[in-house]
Amino acid sequence: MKAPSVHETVILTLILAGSGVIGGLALTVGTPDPSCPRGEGIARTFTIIADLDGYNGSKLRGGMEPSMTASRCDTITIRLVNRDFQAHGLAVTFYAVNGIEVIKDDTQRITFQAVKAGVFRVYCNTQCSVHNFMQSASLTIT
Ligand SMILES: [Cu+2]
Repeated sequence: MKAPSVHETVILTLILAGSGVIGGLALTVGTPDPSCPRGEGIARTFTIIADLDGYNGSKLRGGMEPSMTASRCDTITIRLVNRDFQAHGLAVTFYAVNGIEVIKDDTQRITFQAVKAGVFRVYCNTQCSVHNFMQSASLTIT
């Protein structure tokens, strides 16, 4: 096997960095990350409306909603529409841990490619008055 070119090494590093495999200075090579060839997967958009009833009314259902599903390699966009007077947030474990904060009457989105299968928690990361009802939404990647 020939040594990777500089170009290939840069791409590998970017893929690993994007997947979270690189932590600090530790570079893990030889542990294949599930990759998605270009063109694999479809675009899926989910809309979550945040208001005093939680995420899409999650307060009325014990805070356990919404449940979103997609396939690995899909490009996922989650729109957070804020119809409340206070700010709300949205974060996704593994994929978007820093999340977004959306102010009154605004809409923002998070977009990422679902390279990893599993069940990921979707939650509000901004302190708000209905926070407890926005902690257990989910994104299932099959
Ligand atoms: Cu909150």
